[in-house]
Amino acid sequence: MCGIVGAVAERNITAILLEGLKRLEYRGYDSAGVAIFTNGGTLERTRRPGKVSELEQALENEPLAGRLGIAHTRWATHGAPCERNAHPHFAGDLAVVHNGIIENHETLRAQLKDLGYVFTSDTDTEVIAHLLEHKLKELGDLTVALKATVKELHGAYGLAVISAQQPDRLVAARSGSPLVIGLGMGENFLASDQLALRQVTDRFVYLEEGDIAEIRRESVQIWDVDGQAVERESVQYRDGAEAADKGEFRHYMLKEIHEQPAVVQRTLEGRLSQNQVLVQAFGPQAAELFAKVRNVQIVACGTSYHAGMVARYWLEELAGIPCQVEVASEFRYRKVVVQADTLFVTISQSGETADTLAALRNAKELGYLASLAICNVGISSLVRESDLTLLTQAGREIGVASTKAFTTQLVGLLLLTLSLGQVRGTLASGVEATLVEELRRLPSRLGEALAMDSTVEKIAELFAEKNHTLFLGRGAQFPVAMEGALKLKEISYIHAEAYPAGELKHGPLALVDNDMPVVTVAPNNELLEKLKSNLQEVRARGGELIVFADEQAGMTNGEGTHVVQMPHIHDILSPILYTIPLQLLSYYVAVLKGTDVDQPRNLAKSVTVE
Ligand code: HGA
Repeated sequence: MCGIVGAVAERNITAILLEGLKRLEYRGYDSAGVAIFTNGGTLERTRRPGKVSELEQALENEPLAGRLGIAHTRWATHGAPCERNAHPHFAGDLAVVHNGIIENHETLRAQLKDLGYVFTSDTDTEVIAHLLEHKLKELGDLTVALKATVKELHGAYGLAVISAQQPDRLVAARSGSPLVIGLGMGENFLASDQLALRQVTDRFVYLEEGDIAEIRRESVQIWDVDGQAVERESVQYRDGAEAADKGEFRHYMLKEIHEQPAVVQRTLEGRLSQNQVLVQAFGPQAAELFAKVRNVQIVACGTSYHAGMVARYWLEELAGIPCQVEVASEFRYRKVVVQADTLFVTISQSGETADTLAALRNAKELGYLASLAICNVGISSLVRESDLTLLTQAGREIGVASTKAFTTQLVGLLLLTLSLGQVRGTLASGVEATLVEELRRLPSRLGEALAMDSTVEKIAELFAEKNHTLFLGRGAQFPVAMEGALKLKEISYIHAEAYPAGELKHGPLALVDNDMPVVTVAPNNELLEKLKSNLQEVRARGGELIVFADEQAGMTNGEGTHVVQMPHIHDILSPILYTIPLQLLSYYVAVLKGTDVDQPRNLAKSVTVE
């Protein structure tokens, strides 16, 4: 999603802004721009649709140099991704960049037009620029004008503004879209994610909801939502900036797929005793709260939603706890009936997913027992606003299509299942010790699955010319099939749908012919025989089968049937293992199709808009 970078310094800041934008590229965007208060005393901007490299090229051809500036990568929500709609937006002598959505933009636009303001873009953001221009004329001071402006905005925003009239400062406002100030010596910075600023500082101040900030070279002042001046604590990062290079891998996605044994290992570290899960891993009050839990409600989006769906099978089967799972964008707008003693669980890689965050905020009003976030980013809104947290240790995920974040979420959810079962005494005897043992072996099992890389690469050739695919799974493998289909859609742009295998004959079987490959995950469990019958139904209609099957399942290659033998694994852990070949499959299909694997079209990494 959109990225913001800003700087006020005594040196030329153009390169700092560009480097910051590059560091945010992994979030996905469709245009980029920069506005600089130049050394010549004018406010200038350069914007380009497409990649930051195109903006960089434009700035090489016509350089802009100055000591105050803002920059942006835009993922369009209002108006096409073209130069005219790219940020920064100008109004009078102001430049504005914005992350988020202004919901009352139509009303404001009409009012501002009546006042004579002329619009040059289709974005909701431009209303902020003109409203601020209007307030500035009235009030004279940029910071005061920004405070008055945000009072009239409905929706979500992270804002950074500069003005040629008052070029001593950068002003910012946060509501529903994260912003962080980077502190330097005689210079200060702003960004939507601290990663953008790690090149220039390791000291940061996170803005809170409703905050307004005035950032000058030598000082930073912050006011809270009530307009009170506040001190926000600064945090310092000592660890070296997280590596953002692909190493030996061709794409970040492949690197991240191969990191899974290591990050799963890290996610387990410190969370297991000899034969139990350490419930305190979820926070000091976890044991006390878990003892009261009688239901679980999981809310998430996209890949994280699939992780939640797997968890439902685990929570009900192992811990005997009723569980509901819902996508956040539906949950947040629905009248929900809350059952007593329900734990509200959110899952998000970034912890800034707008819909999930909004669902959590709604849930707080609805009387849930407590909230728990399973999240990959410690300093995120979701973590800050939840009662309990389990941080997955996937490290920075750059590929837009999530891989290692998903498998570490699954590990976190299995730890949750075992913790709830343990505290409530609902686990069958011996189950926890067995699964703890299996979890310890999981990283090496994942390594075995990754060793099938070249086998899967060959299988991918079957898909290169296809336009449609079905993914089938039963039980907890159904969400795994959904995740496999999502990956294929996301990065290879092949239409893929997932079905519970038993549903095939209730409709989708009509689609099956020799142009429709059918991918299936087949662990060796009590559903195997039923699954085999479903596969016969496909073969009988000429459908080509690709089956990832347990080596003990007794399935072999045959005409139109390609079987990839998977290492045997405990059935409960099979969703984690079987995810790996499906990730590899979509990766290699995308490589064959020549798509932009790490930054697929139209998609963004951390979905900070609704
Ligand atoms: N609504 C603005 C900004 C979009 C955004 O924040 N995307 O992540 C626009 O469409 O330009």
